[in-house]
Amino acid sequence: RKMNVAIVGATGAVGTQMIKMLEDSSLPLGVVKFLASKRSAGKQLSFKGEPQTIEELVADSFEGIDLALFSAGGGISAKFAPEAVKRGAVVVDNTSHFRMDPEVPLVVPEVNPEALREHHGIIANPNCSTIQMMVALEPIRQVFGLKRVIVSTYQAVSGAGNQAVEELKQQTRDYLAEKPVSEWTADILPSGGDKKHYPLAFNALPQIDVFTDAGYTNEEWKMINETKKIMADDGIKVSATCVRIPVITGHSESVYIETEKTATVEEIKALIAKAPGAVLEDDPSQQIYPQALNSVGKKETFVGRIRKDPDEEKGVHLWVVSDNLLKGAAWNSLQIAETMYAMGLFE
Ligand code: A2P
Ligand code: 11C
Repeated sequence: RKMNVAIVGATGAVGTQMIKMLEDSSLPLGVVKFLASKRSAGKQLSFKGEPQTIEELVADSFEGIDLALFSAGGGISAKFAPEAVKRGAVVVDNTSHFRMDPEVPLVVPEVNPEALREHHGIIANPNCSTIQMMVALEPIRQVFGLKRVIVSTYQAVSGAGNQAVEELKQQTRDYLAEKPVSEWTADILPSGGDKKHYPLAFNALPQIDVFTDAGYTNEEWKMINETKKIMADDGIKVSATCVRIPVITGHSESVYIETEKTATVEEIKALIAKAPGAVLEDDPSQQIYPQALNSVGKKETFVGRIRKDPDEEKGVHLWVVSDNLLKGAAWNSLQIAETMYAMGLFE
């Protein structure tokens, strides 16, 4: 049967990519609805070459909808995801709102697709920086075990939404026009929800989202807690430092791991080379390694710079890059829906 699909936040940085992923999807589509705020209602976007009018999101938008993809902020998901479920839709939620709820599966299809069977209407899409790290580490964990992860991220600004992208572009224009930094506008970054704002252009900000416990930001806690939930192992030691850099799209990560069993670099490269969703890009002799710019528009996670720690026998370093709006958000969400369809979970 045909599936009726709603995209909530269709005008946003992620929503726009969700539309593209849906255009390419193997799902048998019926009605497709684009939902956003009152500000966008009545405007048009295109779907498969045809104009499609954006509707204002209300609870009744979900009547007759089978699949609702949410990416309009945690508050919107909190309020409207239950309304969608009440009306019979399956929700794939891209916000952090439901991720740690024990009733809600948190899924990277390459890692834990079976968790989808336990859903009660809502499935959470993990944080972008977590997802790409899972794609790279799961194949290694399956063979060599995983004791510890220490990750530092170099995250693109599109993860913070379209307004943040515009803010970075304007600061860049101001820099090139030799306008003093004190006259640049910074209203959003590092976090729209925090009190102080700093310029990102030609800068690096060690704050993504707000600070919470123990000196860590919420983004760092997401990487720590979501890793344990997705891998279903609270015993893995995880620590993270999340940094925003002036890249538009493509998150990069320096990941240090300690495995249970000793692995050689060649063994790890061979695992990555055949891992689903991963692409090995690793040849120092030819200066081949993953780059954010090359990841844009691709669904895969790129892995390179694989090398042993000089002092720790079970320590390995990797450089992991992916399009944060695709595998980090829109593609992983749609891949969850396609996986559920293939598993017969939409019957
Ligand atoms: P709109 O464009 O109408 O404001 P981004 O992540 O790029 O900042 O995008 C946020 C998305 O969430 C946009 O599609 C935005 O729609 C949508 N959104 C924001 N507030 C609401 C709301 N109150 N109701 C529905 N959608 C909303
Ligand atoms: C960023 N990772 O790059 C964030 C965006 O929890 O879904 C995604 C926030 C989230 O800013």
